[in-house]
Amino acid sequence: MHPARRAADGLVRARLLGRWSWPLSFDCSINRAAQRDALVSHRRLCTNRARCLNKEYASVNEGFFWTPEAEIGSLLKRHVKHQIRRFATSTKVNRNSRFDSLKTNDMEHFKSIVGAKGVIVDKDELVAANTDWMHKYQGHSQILLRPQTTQQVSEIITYCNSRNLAVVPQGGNTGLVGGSVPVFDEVIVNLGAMNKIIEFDEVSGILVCEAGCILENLDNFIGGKGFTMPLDLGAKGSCQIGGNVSTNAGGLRLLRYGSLHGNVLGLEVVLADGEVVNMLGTLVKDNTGYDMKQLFIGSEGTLGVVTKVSLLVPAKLGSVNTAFFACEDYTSCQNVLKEAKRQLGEILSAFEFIDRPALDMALTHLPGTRDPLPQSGKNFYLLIETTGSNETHDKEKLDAFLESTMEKGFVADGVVAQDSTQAASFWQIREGISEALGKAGAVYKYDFSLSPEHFYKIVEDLRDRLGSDAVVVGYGHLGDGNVHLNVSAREYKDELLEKVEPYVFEWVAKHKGSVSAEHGLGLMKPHALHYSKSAEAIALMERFKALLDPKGILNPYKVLPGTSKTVSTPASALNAESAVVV
Ligand code: FAD
Ligand code: 2HG
Ligand code: ZN
Repeated sequence: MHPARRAADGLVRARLLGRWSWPLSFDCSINRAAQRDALVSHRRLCTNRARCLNKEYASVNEGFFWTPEAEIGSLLKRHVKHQIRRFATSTKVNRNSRFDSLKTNDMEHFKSIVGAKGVIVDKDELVAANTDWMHKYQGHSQILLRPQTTQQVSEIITYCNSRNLAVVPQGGNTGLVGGSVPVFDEVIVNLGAMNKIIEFDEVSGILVCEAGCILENLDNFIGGKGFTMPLDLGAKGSCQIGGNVSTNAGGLRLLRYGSLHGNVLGLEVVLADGEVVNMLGTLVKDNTGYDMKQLFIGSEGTLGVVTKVSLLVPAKLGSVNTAFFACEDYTSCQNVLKEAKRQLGEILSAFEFIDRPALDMALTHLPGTRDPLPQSGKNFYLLIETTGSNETHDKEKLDAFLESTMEKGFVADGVVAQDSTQAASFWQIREGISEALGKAGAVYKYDFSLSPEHFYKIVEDLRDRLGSDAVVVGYGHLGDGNVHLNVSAREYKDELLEKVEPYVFEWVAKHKGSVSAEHGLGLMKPHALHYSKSAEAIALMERFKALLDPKGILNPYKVLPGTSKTVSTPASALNAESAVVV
């Protein structure tokens, strides 16, 4: 090895040795079970906050969720910010005049289906259910229904279809594209009361449950039996499995366990005319005819209401390691990924990317966070996790991986979590970036699939284009080629948005990427669908929609471009018949 490289290596090694007093030939497996538990409870903290923000009005007025007083002030500020946002718009959606409005008789009928307790008309609860997690989209629904059975969902939808009342299926309301909230006065059908686990087979690892089960609760339940959910995301304490399926959520472990298109074995779905379709298979292999459930996975509530889910879940393994690396440049990050795939292979469970501005956002806005590598001052960071069943084997692999990536100069600085608290602190940074950006001000979110070569190029290009107008941050699931490009600014402004869109969508299309890797299209991106799908494919989607929902009552104005158009409209020109999308 070149002496200079060896000297540099020595430095990196010293850092790795010194950071947590954990020698390179460390025992990678120290207290892995505790580490996993702490990770889970850390995420619960994060997502309790997410839930808290979702219900901010309820929490302020009812004490439904505990909210520290200091936080109430900032929550109210967020509300004010939301009001401001409505003056900076780019897309106008007109209310579909075919839909009828809610009448007193309708309320009475809904009560006869779900009982008085299942019909929510309380103003504060409605504000929370009408407002999305980012406080960017707000509907005006006058009613929220909480069915407890599939039969009740079916009766609600049958009735809405006959009355031409539009419906928004809602889970944990953590979606990031405005899909989970009404645009106008749609009836909100929240699945949260359908939260029963129906069966779990401890030999096959097949779980059957109702759609309203919270992801983290499912993970805790099967965790006690030696299994884990195949998906994990920052919103796990609030999001529901029905919402996850309907968005085809990706998350932090897709690299390891694959997408829900593979893990979902069956679904029960209520169609727009109220018919209940039982596709709730529990077989890993089943090639009998068309696999109809796939159509509903990722359809964002526009084709049917998911009421039950059957899933194949993997075993929970005890040996977990978490490392945080700094790299000199983006090319080095790609090289580390190449090596990780080759050397860590089947134990690699997360490969997450954070650029310097994203790290700074987290460190500035998330109380209790600290830079895991304060001396490094680099612009690129990686959070890498391995999960395996054999501590000695995993340790050997990780040692070899660390040595070779340092020797080759791909890793400039790094630290391996010594215990559960350190691992949790790394994850807190990665999972908290969305929240930090929300605290920083206005944020335009993009969620692209791009080749590793182009993954970061778009961030750099947009940064050059915007100059000092905004802070452009890049982070995401590098292992899956999914970059979260976020543009943070003091306030929402048409001029800024015009510099960002359609530039970024055209950029992605030119480089054969997708304008939505995992968050979906919702209300934010129907107009951008054509950048990623051919005209024929969109026409086929429209035919499926017309076949399954001829009156278009299920989640109107979302996903398909038919009902929205891009225009510049001042909020003052809007009324109950039109809404704006930022
Ligand atoms: P909601 O937000 O309530 O709804 C989402 C969409 O699904 C809507 O269109 C709604 O109409 C529809 N829907 C919900 N339930 C049903 C149902 N039962 N039947 C039919 N349609 C339904 N997403 C990722 O993919 N990866 C991530 O890593 C990730 N991290 C996140 C981190 C944070 C902090 C937050 C706030 C969000 C994150 N998300 C992520 C986005 C979001 O959490 C996911 O999209 C999640 O799957 C939404 O689930 P939900 O229950 O909250 O659904
Ligand atoms: C994540 O990976 C989520 O953290 C959210 O998908 C990304 O807020 C975002 O842009
Ligand atoms: Zn993500």
